[in-house]
Amino acid sequence: MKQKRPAMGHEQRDDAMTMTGAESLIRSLEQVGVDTVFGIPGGAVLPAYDPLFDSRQIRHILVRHEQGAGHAAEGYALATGRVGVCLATSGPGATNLVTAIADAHMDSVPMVAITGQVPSAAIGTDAFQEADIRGITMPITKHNYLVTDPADIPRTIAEAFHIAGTGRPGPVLVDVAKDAMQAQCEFTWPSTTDLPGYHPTTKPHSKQIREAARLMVSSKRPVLYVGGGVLRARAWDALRQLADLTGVPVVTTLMARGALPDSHPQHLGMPGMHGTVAAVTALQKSDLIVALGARFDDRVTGKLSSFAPGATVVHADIDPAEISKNRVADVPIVGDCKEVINDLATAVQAEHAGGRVGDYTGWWSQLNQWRDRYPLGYATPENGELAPQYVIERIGKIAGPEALYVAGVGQHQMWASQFISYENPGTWLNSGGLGTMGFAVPAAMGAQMGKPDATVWAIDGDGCFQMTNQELATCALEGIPIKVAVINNASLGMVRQWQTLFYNERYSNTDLHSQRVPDFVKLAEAYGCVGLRCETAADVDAAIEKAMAINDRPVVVDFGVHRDAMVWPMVPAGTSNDEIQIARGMAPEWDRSDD
Ligand SMILES: Cc1ncc(C[n+]2csc(CCOP(=O)(O)OP(=O)(O)O)c2C)c(N)n1
Ligand SMILES: [Mg+2]
Repeated sequence: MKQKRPAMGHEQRDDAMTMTGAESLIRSLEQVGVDTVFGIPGGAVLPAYDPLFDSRQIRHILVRHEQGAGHAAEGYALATGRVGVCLATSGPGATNLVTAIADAHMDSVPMVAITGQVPSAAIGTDAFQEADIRGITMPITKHNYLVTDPADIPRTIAEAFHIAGTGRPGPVLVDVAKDAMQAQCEFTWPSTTDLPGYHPTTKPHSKQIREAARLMVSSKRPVLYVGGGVLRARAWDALRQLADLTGVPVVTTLMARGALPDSHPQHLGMPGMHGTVAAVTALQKSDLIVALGARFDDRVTGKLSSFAPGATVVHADIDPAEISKNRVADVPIVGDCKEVINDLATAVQAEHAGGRVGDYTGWWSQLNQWRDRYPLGYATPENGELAPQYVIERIGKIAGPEALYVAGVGQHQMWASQFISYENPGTWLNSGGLGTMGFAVPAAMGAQMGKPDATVWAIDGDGCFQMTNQELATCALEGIPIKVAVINNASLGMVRQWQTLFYNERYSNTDLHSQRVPDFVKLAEAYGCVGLRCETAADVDAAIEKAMAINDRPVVVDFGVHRDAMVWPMVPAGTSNDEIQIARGMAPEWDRSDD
Protein backbone atom coordinates (compact mmCIF):
# COMPACT_ATOMS: atom_id res chain seq x y z
CA MET A 1 0.00 0.00 0.00
CA LYS A 2 3.02 2.28 0.09
CA GLN A 3 3.23 4.98 -2.54
CA LYS A 4 5.79 3.84 -5.04
CA ARG A 5 8.44 6.24 -6.10
CA PRO A 6 8.86 6.56 -9.84
CA ALA A 7 11.51 4.24 -11.21
CA MET A 8 14.84 5.80 -12.10
CA GLY A 9 15.22 6.54 -15.75
CA HIS A 10 11.45 6.83 -16.18
CA GLU A 11 11.81 10.39 -17.26
CA GLN A 12 14.14 9.43 -20.05
CA ARG A 13 11.87 6.66 -21.29
CA ASP A 14 8.78 8.86 -21.11
CA ASP A 15 10.39 11.60 -23.12
CA ALA A 16 8.28 12.52 -26.10
CA MET A 17 5.82 9.65 -25.72
CA THR A 18 2.60 10.31 -27.57
CA MET A 19 -0.63 9.55 -25.74
CA THR A 20 -4.01 11.06 -24.94
CA GLY A 21 -4.37 13.75 -22.31
CA ALA A 22 -6.27 11.24 -20.18
CA GLU A 23 -3.41 8.75 -20.41
CA SER A 24 -1.05 11.56 -19.57
CA LEU A 25 -3.16 12.36 -16.49
CA ILE A 26 -3.07 8.80 -15.19
CA ARG A 27 0.61 8.50 -16.05
CA SER A 28 1.26 11.70 -14.12
CA LEU A 29 -0.60 10.41 -11.06
CA GLU A 30 1.52 7.26 -11.21
CA GLN A 31 4.61 9.38 -11.54
CA VAL A 32 3.90 11.27 -8.29
CA GLY A 33 3.38 7.94 -6.54
CA VAL A 34 -0.40 7.79 -6.16
CA ASP A 35 -1.68 4.36 -5.13
CA THR A 36 -5.29 5.12 -4.16
CA VAL A 37 -7.94 7.36 -5.71
CA PHE A 38 -11.50 7.78 -4.42
CA GLY A 39 -14.08 8.84 -6.97
CA ILE A 40 -17.15 8.47 -9.19
CA PRO A 41 -17.11 8.70 -13.02
CA GLY A 42 -19.38 10.77 -15.23
CA GLY A 43 -19.45 12.24 -18.74
CA ALA A 44 -16.77 14.89 -18.49
CA VAL A 45 -14.28 12.71 -16.63
CA LEU A 46 -14.96 9.49 -18.56
CA PRO A 47 -11.82 9.77 -20.68
CA ALA A 48 -9.69 9.57 -17.50
CA TYR A 49 -11.51 6.48 -16.27
CA ASP A 50 -10.52 4.52 -19.37
CA PRO A 51 -6.73 4.47 -18.81
CA LEU A 52 -7.35 4.28 -15.05
CA PHE A 53 -8.91 0.88 -15.74
CA ASP A 54 -5.49 -0.36 -16.87
CA SER A 55 -3.35 1.14 -14.13
CA ARG A 56 -1.55 -1.50 -12.10
CA GLN A 57 -0.37 1.07 -9.59
CA ILE A 58 -3.53 2.98 -8.78
CA ARG A 59 -6.45 1.40 -7.00
CA HIS A 60 -9.65 3.32 -7.61
CA ILE A 61 -12.28 3.08 -4.89
CA LEU A 62 -15.73 3.65 -6.33
CA VAL A 63 -17.58 5.62 -3.66
CA ARG A 64 -21.32 6.29 -3.45
CA HIS A 65 -21.19 10.08 -3.09
CA GLU A 66 -18.41 12.50 -4.04
CA GLN A 67 -18.41 14.00 -0.52
CA GLY A 68 -17.41 10.50 0.58
CA ALA A 69 -14.54 10.56 -1.93
CA GLY A 70 -13.33 13.88 -0.56
CA HIS A 71 -13.44 12.86 3.10
CA ALA A 72 -11.89 9.49 2.24
CA ALA A 73 -9.00 11.32 0.58
CA GLU A 74 -8.67 13.38 3.77
CA GLY A 75 -8.74 10.27 5.97
CA TYR A 76 -6.11 8.64 3.79
CA ALA A 77 -3.94 11.75 4.02
CA LEU A 78 -4.34 12.13 7.78
CA ALA A 79 -3.54 8.47 8.43
CA THR A 80 -0.49 8.33 6.16
CA GLY A 81 0.88 11.87 5.89
CA ARG A 82 0.70 11.54 2.09
CA VAL A 83 -1.45 13.53 -0.32
CA GLY A 84 -5.00 12.13 -0.62
CA VAL A 85 -6.63 12.06 -4.05
CA CYS A 86 -10.28 12.28 -5.16
CA LEU A 87 -11.76 12.29 -8.64
CA ALA A 88 -15.16 13.49 -9.85
CA THR A 89 -16.99 14.55 -12.93
CA SER A 90 -18.05 18.09 -13.81
CA GLY A 91 -21.04 19.99 -12.42
CA PRO A 92 -22.76 18.07 -9.61
CA GLY A 93 -19.86 15.66 -9.20
CA ALA A 94 -17.53 18.57 -8.62
CA THR A 95 -19.93 20.53 -6.41
CA ASN A 96 -20.45 17.44 -4.24
CA LEU A 97 -16.74 17.66 -3.44
CA VAL A 98 -17.01 21.21 -2.15
CA THR A 99 -17.69 20.38 1.51
CA ALA A 100 -14.72 18.04 1.70
CA ILE A 101 -12.46 20.56 -0.05
CA ALA A 102 -13.52 23.26 2.43
CA ASP A 103 -12.92 20.82 5.25
CA ALA A 104 -9.40 20.05 4.01
CA HIS A 105 -8.73 23.75 3.63
CA MET A 106 -9.74 24.56 7.20
CA ASP A 107 -7.73 21.68 8.68
CA SER A 108 -4.69 21.97 6.36
CA VAL A 109 -5.09 18.48 4.91
CA PRO A 110 -2.97 17.68 1.85
CA MET A 111 -5.37 16.72 -0.92
CA VAL A 112 -5.58 16.88 -4.70
CA ALA A 113 -9.09 16.95 -6.15
CA ILE A 114 -9.31 16.22 -9.86
CA THR A 115 -12.48 17.07 -11.75
CA GLY A 116 -13.51 16.63 -15.35
CA GLN A 117 -14.80 19.81 -16.97
CA VAL A 118 -17.04 20.26 -20.02
CA PRO A 119 -15.11 20.63 -23.30
CA SER A 120 -13.25 23.92 -23.47
CA ALA A 121 -15.40 25.28 -26.33
CA ALA A 122 -18.48 24.81 -24.12
CA ILE A 123 -17.06 26.48 -21.02
CA GLY A 124 -19.17 29.52 -20.18
CA THR A 125 -22.20 28.41 -22.22
CA ASP A 126 -24.17 26.83 -19.36
CA ALA A 127 -23.44 23.50 -20.98
CA PHE A 128 -24.89 20.31 -19.54
CA GLN A 129 -23.24 19.63 -16.17
CA GLU A 130 -21.15 22.74 -16.30
CA ALA A 131 -20.17 24.41 -13.04
CA ASP A 132 -17.32 26.83 -12.57
CA ILE A 133 -15.70 24.65 -9.93
CA ARG A 134 -12.51 26.64 -10.09
CA GLY A 135 -14.43 29.81 -9.23
CA ILE A 136 -16.51 28.02 -6.61
CA THR A 137 -13.47 26.59 -4.83
CA MET A 138 -11.24 29.65 -5.21
CA PRO A 139 -11.56 30.67 -1.53
CA ILE A 140 -11.36 27.12 -0.18
CA THR A 141 -8.32 25.78 -2.01
CA LYS A 142 -4.65 26.45 -1.50
CA HIS A 143 -4.43 26.69 -5.27
CA ASN A 144 -6.46 25.57 -8.26
CA TYR A 145 -6.08 24.99 -11.99
CA LEU A 146 -8.21 24.75 -15.11
CA VAL A 147 -6.36 22.73 -17.76
CA THR A 148 -7.44 23.11 -21.38
CA ASP A 149 -4.17 22.19 -23.12
CA PRO A 150 -3.18 18.52 -22.72
CA ALA A 151 0.49 19.46 -22.85
CA ASP A 152 0.02 21.15 -19.46
CA ILE A 153 -1.21 18.04 -17.66
CA PRO A 154 2.08 16.56 -16.33
CA ARG A 155 3.41 19.88 -15.11
CA THR A 156 0.07 20.76 -13.50
CA ILE A 157 -0.15 17.45 -11.65
CA ALA A 158 3.45 17.74 -10.46
CA GLU A 159 2.77 21.26 -9.19
CA ALA A 160 -0.56 20.34 -7.60
CA PHE A 161 1.01 17.59 -5.50
CA HIS A 162 3.95 19.78 -4.59
CA ILE A 163 1.68 22.62 -3.43
CA ALA A 164 -0.76 20.33 -1.58
CA GLY A 165 1.95 18.55 0.36
CA THR A 166 4.50 21.24 1.18
CA GLY A 167 4.48 24.34 3.36
CA ARG A 168 1.12 24.60 5.08
CA PRO A 169 -0.63 21.62 3.47
CA GLY A 170 -4.03 22.03 1.86
CA PRO A 171 -6.33 21.08 -0.99
CA VAL A 172 -5.47 21.78 -4.64
CA LEU A 173 -8.09 21.43 -7.36
CA VAL A 174 -7.21 20.42 -10.92
CA ASP A 175 -10.14 20.87 -13.31
CA VAL A 176 -9.42 19.27 -16.70
CA ALA A 177 -11.52 20.02 -19.78
CA LYS A 178 -12.80 16.90 -21.51
CA ASP A 179 -11.27 17.80 -24.88
CA ALA A 180 -7.86 18.18 -23.23
CA MET A 181 -8.20 14.59 -22.04
CA GLN A 182 -9.27 13.33 -25.45
CA ALA A 183 -6.58 15.09 -27.50
CA GLN A 184 -3.24 13.55 -28.35
CA CYS A 185 -0.20 15.04 -26.71
CA GLU A 186 3.42 14.43 -25.93
CA PHE A 187 4.03 13.23 -22.39
CA THR A 188 7.08 14.76 -20.80
CA TRP A 189 7.53 14.61 -17.06
CA PRO A 190 9.00 17.86 -15.73
CA SER A 191 12.30 17.35 -13.97
CA THR A 192 11.68 20.24 -11.58
CA THR A 193 8.76 22.36 -10.44
CA ASP A 194 9.36 26.05 -10.74
CA LEU A 195 6.76 28.07 -8.91
CA PRO A 196 7.66 31.73 -8.67
CA GLY A 197 6.11 33.17 -5.53
CA TYR A 198 5.76 29.82 -3.77
CA HIS A 199 8.70 29.27 -1.48
CA PRO A 200 7.45 28.41 2.02
CA THR A 201 9.85 29.56 4.71
CA THR A 202 10.79 26.46 6.66
CA LYS A 203 13.90 27.65 8.49
CA PRO A 204 13.05 29.97 11.38
CA HIS A 205 14.96 33.15 12.09
CA SER A 206 17.63 32.46 14.72
CA LYS A 207 17.20 35.83 16.45
CA GLN A 208 13.50 35.11 17.04
CA ILE A 209 14.32 31.62 18.29
CA ARG A 210 16.84 32.99 20.78
CA GLU A 211 14.32 35.53 22.01
CA ALA A 212 11.69 32.81 22.46
CA ALA A 213 14.14 30.62 24.40
CA ARG A 214 15.11 33.54 26.61
CA LEU A 215 11.42 34.17 27.38
CA MET A 216 10.87 30.50 28.13
CA VAL A 217 13.56 30.32 30.79
CA SER A 218 12.69 33.68 32.34
CA SER A 219 8.90 33.28 32.46
CA LYS A 220 7.15 31.99 35.56
CA ARG A 221 3.93 30.65 34.04
CA PRO A 222 4.64 29.41 30.49
CA VAL A 223 2.45 27.08 28.38
CA LEU A 224 3.21 25.30 25.12
CA TYR A 225 0.02 25.74 23.07
CA VAL A 226 0.29 22.91 20.53
CA GLY A 227 -1.89 22.91 17.40
CA GLY A 228 -2.46 20.65 14.42
CA GLY A 229 0.56 22.14 12.65
CA VAL A 230 2.81 20.06 14.91
CA LEU A 231 1.20 16.90 13.52
CA ARG A 232 1.36 18.16 9.93
CA ALA A 233 5.08 18.87 10.41
CA ARG A 234 5.54 15.41 11.98
CA ALA A 235 7.24 17.19 14.85
CA TRP A 236 6.01 15.01 17.73
CA ASP A 237 9.42 13.66 18.72
CA ALA A 238 10.87 17.16 18.73
CA LEU A 239 7.92 18.38 20.81
CA ARG A 240 8.42 15.69 23.39
CA GLN A 241 12.11 16.54 23.65
CA LEU A 242 11.34 20.22 24.11
CA ALA A 243 8.73 19.42 26.76
CA ASP A 244 11.12 17.14 28.63
CA LEU A 245 13.96 19.61 28.36
CA THR A 246 12.02 22.61 29.61
CA GLY A 247 9.43 21.16 31.99
CA VAL A 248 6.87 23.55 30.52
CA PRO A 249 3.20 22.45 30.65
CA VAL A 250 1.60 21.47 27.34
CA VAL A 251 -1.93 21.74 25.98
CA THR A 252 -2.95 20.00 22.74
CA THR A 253 -5.85 21.41 20.73
CA LEU A 254 -8.62 19.32 19.17
CA MET A 255 -6.47 19.18 16.03
CA ALA A 256 -3.34 18.18 17.90
CA ARG A 257 -4.59 15.35 20.13
CA GLY A 258 -1.86 12.69 20.10
CA ALA A 259 0.99 15.13 19.36
CA LEU A 260 2.15 14.54 22.95
CA PRO A 261 1.01 11.38 24.73
CA ASP A 262 -1.92 12.06 27.04
CA SER A 263 0.00 10.11 29.69
CA HIS A 264 2.90 12.57 29.60
CA PRO A 265 3.07 14.18 33.07
CA GLN A 266 3.24 17.71 31.63
CA HIS A 267 0.15 17.24 29.48
CA LEU A 268 -2.81 19.28 30.75
CA GLY A 269 -5.22 18.10 28.04
CA MET A 270 -7.24 20.03 25.48
CA PRO A 271 -7.90 23.76 25.73
CA GLY A 272 -10.99 25.51 24.40
CA MET A 273 -14.75 25.46 24.61
CA HIS A 274 -14.82 21.88 25.91
CA GLY A 275 -11.29 21.73 27.22
CA THR A 276 -10.11 20.71 30.68
CA VAL A 277 -10.20 23.26 33.48
CA ALA A 278 -6.42 22.90 33.82
CA ALA A 279 -5.71 23.50 30.11
CA VAL A 280 -8.14 26.41 29.71
CA THR A 281 -7.05 28.09 32.91
CA ALA A 282 -3.35 27.51 32.31
CA LEU A 283 -3.58 29.52 29.09
CA GLN A 284 -5.75 32.12 30.74
CA LYS A 285 -3.36 32.73 33.65
CA SER A 286 -0.10 32.23 31.79
CA ASP A 287 2.61 34.84 31.45
CA LEU A 288 4.00 33.22 28.27
CA ILE A 289 2.22 31.32 25.51
CA VAL A 290 4.41 29.51 22.99
CA ALA A 291 1.99 28.71 20.16
CA LEU A 292 3.28 25.98 17.85
CA GLY A 293 1.28 25.38 14.66
CA ALA A 294 -1.87 26.69 16.32
CA ARG A 295 -4.07 29.52 15.13
CA PHE A 296 -5.82 31.09 18.14
CA ASP A 297 -9.15 29.78 16.89
CA ASP A 298 -12.24 31.26 18.56
CA ARG A 299 -13.08 27.83 19.99
CA VAL A 300 -9.76 28.00 21.89
CA THR A 301 -9.58 31.67 22.85
CA GLY A 302 -13.21 32.26 23.80
CA LYS A 303 -13.85 36.01 23.79
CA LEU A 304 -10.62 37.13 22.21
CA SER A 305 -10.26 40.44 24.03
CA SER A 306 -10.22 38.64 27.38
CA PHE A 307 -7.98 35.74 26.33
CA ALA A 308 -4.82 35.23 28.37
CA PRO A 309 -4.54 38.89 29.33
CA GLY A 310 -1.16 38.60 31.02
CA ALA A 311 0.60 36.49 28.40
CA THR A 312 3.48 37.40 26.18
CA VAL A 313 2.96 35.50 22.93
CA VAL A 314 5.49 33.59 20.87
CA HIS A 315 3.72 32.39 17.73
CA ALA A 316 5.39 29.91 15.37
CA ASP A 317 3.66 28.89 12.14
CA ILE A 318 4.69 28.00 8.62
CA ASP A 319 1.96 30.27 7.29
CA PRO A 320 2.90 33.91 7.92
CA ALA A 321 -0.77 34.87 7.42
CA GLU A 322 -1.65 33.14 10.70
CA ILE A 323 0.74 35.16 12.79
CA SER A 324 -0.95 38.05 14.59
CA LYS A 325 -4.21 37.27 12.71
CA ASN A 326 -6.22 36.94 15.92
CA ARG A 327 -3.81 37.68 18.75
CA VAL A 328 -0.83 39.94 18.29
CA ALA A 329 2.42 37.99 18.53
CA ASP A 330 5.23 39.54 20.56
CA VAL A 331 7.71 37.13 18.98
CA PRO A 332 6.61 36.00 15.51
CA ILE A 333 8.40 32.96 14.10
CA VAL A 334 7.79 31.76 10.56
CA GLY A 335 8.97 28.24 9.92
CA ASP A 336 8.28 24.54 9.80
CA CYS A 337 7.27 23.35 13.27
CA LYS A 338 9.84 20.59 13.37
CA GLU A 339 12.67 23.01 12.60
CA VAL A 340 11.25 25.60 14.99
CA ILE A 341 10.96 23.14 17.87
CA ASN A 342 14.40 21.63 17.28
CA ASP A 343 15.98 25.08 17.09
CA LEU A 344 14.10 26.15 20.21
CA ALA A 345 15.46 23.14 22.09
CA THR A 346 19.01 24.00 21.04
CA ALA A 347 18.53 27.62 22.10
CA VAL A 348 17.05 26.57 25.46
CA GLN A 349 20.04 24.28 26.00
CA ALA A 350 22.31 27.26 25.42
CA GLU A 351 20.33 29.20 28.06
CA HIS A 352 20.69 26.27 30.45
CA ALA A 353 24.42 26.11 29.77
CA GLY A 354 24.57 29.79 30.73
CA GLY A 355 22.91 28.96 34.05
CA ARG A 356 19.47 30.29 33.07
CA VAL A 357 16.96 27.57 33.80
CA GLY A 358 13.21 28.18 34.08
CA ASP A 359 11.73 27.76 37.54
CA TYR A 360 8.08 26.82 37.30
CA THR A 361 7.65 25.29 40.75
CA GLY A 362 4.92 27.66 41.86
CA TRP A 363 3.15 27.31 38.52
CA TRP A 364 3.16 23.53 38.70
CA SER A 365 1.74 23.45 42.20
CA GLN A 366 -1.08 25.68 40.97
CA LEU A 367 -1.63 23.59 37.81
CA ASN A 368 -1.62 20.35 39.76
CA GLN A 369 -4.30 21.72 42.06
CA TRP A 370 -6.55 22.52 39.10
CA ARG A 371 -5.78 19.19 37.53
CA ASP A 372 -6.52 17.23 40.72
CA ARG A 373 -9.60 19.18 41.65
CA TYR A 374 -11.21 19.29 38.18
CA PRO A 375 -10.49 16.11 36.26
CA LEU A 376 -12.76 15.20 33.34
CA GLY A 377 -15.73 13.21 34.46
CA TYR A 378 -19.34 12.37 33.78
CA ALA A 379 -22.44 11.26 35.61
CA THR A 380 -24.04 7.87 35.13
CA PRO A 381 -27.69 8.46 34.17
CA GLU A 382 -30.01 7.81 37.10
CA ASN A 383 -32.67 6.17 34.93
CA GLY A 384 -30.30 3.31 34.09
CA GLU A 385 -29.71 4.41 30.50
CA LEU A 386 -26.30 4.15 28.95
CA ALA A 387 -23.84 7.03 29.43
CA PRO A 388 -22.40 7.95 26.02
CA GLN A 389 -19.09 8.87 27.63
CA TYR A 390 -18.82 5.38 29.13
CA VAL A 391 -19.24 3.74 25.71
CA ILE A 392 -16.54 5.92 24.20
CA GLU A 393 -14.21 5.42 27.15
CA ARG A 394 -14.57 1.63 26.85
CA ILE A 395 -13.89 1.67 23.09
CA GLY A 396 -10.68 3.60 23.78
CA LYS A 397 -9.63 1.16 26.50
CA ILE A 398 -10.44 -2.01 24.54
CA ALA A 399 -9.16 -0.89 21.11
CA GLY A 400 -6.09 0.71 22.74
CA PRO A 401 -3.64 3.41 21.75
CA GLU A 402 -2.57 1.84 18.44
CA ALA A 403 -6.09 2.04 16.96
CA LEU A 404 -7.25 4.98 14.84
CA TYR A 405 -10.28 6.93 16.03
CA VAL A 406 -12.28 9.00 13.55
CA ALA A 407 -15.10 11.20 14.83
CA GLY A 408 -18.09 12.95 13.38
CA VAL A 409 -19.12 16.36 14.70
CA GLY A 410 -21.12 16.98 17.83
CA GLN A 411 -21.17 15.82 21.42
CA HIS A 412 -19.74 12.39 20.56
CA GLN A 413 -16.75 14.12 18.93
CA MET A 414 -15.99 16.10 22.07
CA TRP A 415 -16.35 13.02 24.28
CA ALA A 416 -14.12 11.04 21.91
CA SER A 417 -11.51 13.76 22.27
CA GLN A 418 -11.93 13.85 26.06
CA PHE A 419 -12.37 10.22 27.10
CA ILE A 420 -9.98 8.35 24.81
CA SER A 421 -6.30 8.50 25.72
CA TYR A 422 -4.26 9.43 22.68
CA GLU A 423 -0.75 8.14 23.03
CA ASN A 424 0.32 8.21 19.39
CA PRO A 425 0.29 10.87 16.67
CA GLY A 426 -2.07 10.30 13.76
CA THR A 427 -4.52 8.20 15.76
CA TRP A 428 -7.17 10.92 16.17
CA LEU A 429 -8.88 12.13 12.99
CA ASN A 430 -11.66 14.68 13.02
CA SER A 431 -13.12 17.71 11.35
CA GLY A 432 -12.05 20.60 13.54
CA GLY A 433 -12.14 23.82 11.57
CA LEU A 434 -15.23 23.29 9.45
CA GLY A 435 -17.01 20.94 11.86
CA THR A 436 -18.41 18.77 9.08
CA MET A 437 -21.12 16.33 10.10
CA GLY A 438 -20.69 13.18 8.00
CA PHE A 439 -16.90 13.20 8.17
CA ALA A 440 -16.46 9.99 10.16
CA VAL A 441 -17.54 7.07 7.98
CA PRO A 442 -15.83 8.14 4.74
CA ALA A 443 -12.73 9.46 6.53
CA ALA A 444 -12.46 6.15 8.42
CA MET A 445 -12.71 4.36 5.07
CA GLY A 446 -9.84 6.45 3.69
CA ALA A 447 -7.79 5.96 6.86
CA GLN A 448 -8.28 2.19 6.67
CA MET A 449 -7.11 2.23 3.04
CA GLY A 450 -3.99 4.10 4.12
CA LYS A 451 -3.40 1.88 7.16
CA PRO A 452 -4.78 -1.53 6.17
CA ASP A 453 -3.41 -3.28 9.25
CA ALA A 454 -4.76 -0.80 11.80
CA THR A 455 -7.99 -1.08 13.74
CA VAL A 456 -10.07 1.89 12.63
CA TRP A 457 -13.05 2.99 14.74
CA ALA A 458 -15.45 5.63 13.48
CA ILE A 459 -17.12 7.16 16.52
CA ASP A 460 -20.17 8.75 14.99
CA GLY A 461 -23.35 10.51 16.02
CA ASP A 462 -26.73 9.28 14.85
CA GLY A 463 -27.17 12.57 13.00
CA CYS A 464 -23.76 12.51 11.32
CA PHE A 465 -24.08 8.84 10.45
CA GLN A 466 -27.23 9.56 8.45
CA MET A 467 -25.34 12.03 6.29
CA THR A 468 -22.71 9.72 4.78
CA ASN A 469 -23.39 6.12 5.78
CA GLN A 470 -23.84 5.14 2.14
CA GLU A 471 -20.07 4.58 2.07
CA LEU A 472 -20.67 1.42 4.10
CA ALA A 473 -21.60 -0.14 0.76
CA THR A 474 -18.21 0.91 -0.58
CA CYS A 475 -16.48 -0.50 2.52
CA ALA A 476 -18.36 -3.82 2.34
CA LEU A 477 -17.67 -4.35 -1.36
CA GLU A 478 -14.07 -3.18 -1.33
CA GLY A 479 -13.13 -5.14 1.80
CA ILE A 480 -12.49 -2.14 4.04
CA PRO A 481 -13.39 -3.45 7.51
CA ILE A 482 -13.97 -0.26 9.49
CA LYS A 483 -15.83 -0.36 12.78
CA VAL A 484 -18.52 2.20 13.46
CA ALA A 485 -19.87 3.06 16.88
CA VAL A 486 -23.05 5.08 16.48
CA ILE A 487 -23.49 7.04 19.70
CA ASN A 488 -27.23 7.12 19.25
CA ASN A 489 -28.92 9.72 21.45
CA ALA A 490 -31.72 10.01 18.90
CA SER A 491 -30.96 13.68 18.50
CA LEU A 492 -28.74 16.37 17.12
CA GLY A 493 -27.22 16.27 20.56
CA MET A 494 -24.83 19.19 20.47
CA VAL A 495 -27.51 21.52 19.16
CA ARG A 496 -29.93 20.10 21.72
CA GLN A 497 -27.36 20.88 24.44
CA TRP A 498 -27.34 24.53 23.35
CA GLN A 499 -31.15 24.53 23.36
CA THR A 500 -31.07 23.15 26.90
CA LEU A 501 -28.64 25.79 28.05
CA PHE A 502 -29.50 28.86 26.01
CA TYR A 503 -33.01 28.41 24.55
CA ASN A 504 -35.04 27.42 27.61
CA GLU A 505 -35.14 23.75 26.71
CA ARG A 506 -37.20 24.48 23.61
CA TYR A 507 -36.12 21.57 21.44
CA SER A 508 -36.90 22.93 18.02
CA ASN A 509 -36.05 20.35 15.34
CA THR A 510 -33.35 18.43 17.11
CA ASP A 511 -35.24 15.19 17.74
CA LEU A 512 -34.21 12.64 15.10
CA HIS A 513 -36.10 9.66 16.57
CA SER A 514 -33.19 7.59 15.35
CA GLN A 515 -33.59 4.96 18.03
CA ARG A 516 -36.76 4.04 16.06
CA VAL A 517 -36.13 5.08 12.46
CA PRO A 518 -34.02 3.98 10.71
CA ASP A 519 -33.09 0.67 12.28
CA PHE A 520 -29.30 1.00 12.14
CA VAL A 521 -28.75 -2.73 12.66
CA LYS A 522 -30.91 -3.58 9.66
CA LEU A 523 -29.35 -0.74 7.70
CA ALA A 524 -25.88 -2.12 8.42
CA GLU A 525 -26.98 -5.59 7.37
CA ALA A 526 -28.55 -4.23 4.19
CA TYR A 527 -25.15 -2.74 3.37
CA GLY A 528 -23.37 -6.07 3.81
CA CYS A 529 -21.97 -5.16 7.24
CA VAL A 530 -22.47 -6.78 10.61
CA GLY A 531 -24.98 -4.83 12.70
CA LEU A 532 -25.00 -5.00 16.50
CA ARG A 533 -27.04 -3.19 19.13
CA CYS A 534 -26.18 -2.35 22.72
CA GLU A 535 -28.28 -0.47 25.24
CA THR A 536 -26.93 -1.33 28.68
CA ALA A 537 -23.63 -0.71 30.40
CA ALA A 538 -23.29 -4.40 31.22
CA ASP A 539 -23.23 -5.28 27.51
CA VAL A 540 -20.83 -2.60 26.31
CA ASP A 541 -17.56 -4.53 26.59
CA ALA A 542 -19.01 -7.61 24.92
CA ALA A 543 -20.35 -5.54 22.00
CA ILE A 544 -17.00 -3.82 21.51
CA GLU A 545 -15.10 -7.11 21.74
CA LYS A 546 -17.45 -8.73 19.26
CA ALA A 547 -16.85 -5.87 16.83
CA MET A 548 -13.09 -6.13 17.40
CA ALA A 549 -13.18 -9.81 16.47
CA ILE A 550 -14.75 -9.20 13.05
CA ASN A 551 -12.19 -8.24 10.45
CA ASP A 552 -13.61 -9.52 7.19
CA ARG A 553 -16.30 -6.86 6.85
CA PRO A 554 -17.39 -3.56 8.37
CA VAL A 555 -19.26 -3.58 11.68
CA VAL A 556 -21.78 -1.07 12.94
CA VAL A 557 -22.66 -1.00 16.64
CA ASP A 558 -25.75 1.01 17.48
CA PHE A 559 -25.24 2.20 21.06
CA GLY A 560 -28.56 3.52 22.35
CA VAL A 561 -27.53 6.17 24.89
CA HIS A 562 -29.04 8.68 27.29
CA ARG A 563 -30.05 11.79 25.38
CA ASP A 564 -29.66 14.36 28.14
CA ALA A 565 -25.93 13.86 28.67
CA MET A 566 -24.00 17.07 28.14
CA VAL A 567 -20.43 17.94 27.28
CA TRP A 568 -18.55 19.52 30.19
CA PRO A 569 -16.58 21.60 30.89
CA MET A 570 -17.95 24.34 28.66
CA VAL A 571 -17.06 27.92 27.90
CA PRO A 572 -20.28 29.36 26.43
CA ALA A 573 -19.68 30.76 22.91
CA GLY A 574 -18.56 34.37 22.85
CA THR A 575 -17.78 34.53 26.56
CA SER A 576 -14.44 34.73 28.31
CA ASN A 577 -12.53 31.57 29.20
CA ASP A 578 -12.79 32.86 32.78
CA GLU A 579 -16.47 31.86 32.60
CA ILE A 580 -15.69 28.15 32.22
CA GLN A 581 -18.36 25.93 33.77
CA ILE A 582 -17.82 22.38 34.98
CA ALA A 583 -21.53 21.57 35.02
CA ARG A 584 -24.75 23.47 34.44
CA GLY A 585 -24.48 26.76 36.30
CA MET A 586 -21.41 25.57 38.15
CA ALA A 587 -18.08 27.36 37.99
CA PRO A 588 -14.86 25.99 39.47
CA GLU A 589 -14.22 27.22 42.99
CA TRP A 590 -11.20 29.40 42.46
CA ASP A 591 -8.92 29.99 45.40
CA ARG A 592 -8.38 33.63 46.21
CA SER A 593 -4.76 33.14 45.23
CA ASP A 594 -5.87 31.96 41.77
CA ASP A 595 -7.26 35.34 40.83
C1 LIG B 1 -23.13 19.49 7.80
C2 LIG B 1 -23.49 20.08 9.12
N1 LIG B 1 -24.75 20.49 9.35
C3 LIG B 1 -25.08 21.02 10.55
C4 LIG B 1 -24.15 21.14 11.54
C5 LIG B 1 -24.53 21.74 12.91
N2 LIG B 1 -24.38 20.72 13.95
C6 LIG B 1 -23.29 20.63 14.75
S1 LIG B 1 -23.32 19.33 15.79
C7 LIG B 1 -24.84 18.88 15.25
C8 LIG B 1 -25.53 17.68 15.83
C9 LIG B 1 -24.86 16.42 15.47
O1 LIG B 1 -25.71 15.36 15.81
P1 LIG B 1 -25.14 13.90 15.99
O2 LIG B 1 -24.37 13.49 14.82
O3 LIG B 1 -26.26 13.00 16.37
O4 LIG B 1 -24.10 14.08 17.19
P2 LIG B 1 -24.37 14.32 18.75
O5 LIG B 1 -24.13 15.78 19.01
O6 LIG B 1 -25.78 13.92 19.05
O7 LIG B 1 -23.35 13.47 19.42
C10 LIG B 1 -25.30 19.74 14.25
C11 LIG B 1 -26.61 19.64 13.57
C12 LIG B 1 -22.84 20.71 11.23
N3 LIG B 1 -21.83 20.81 12.11
N4 LIG B 1 -22.54 20.15 10.03
MG1 LIG C 1 -26.94 12.40 18.20
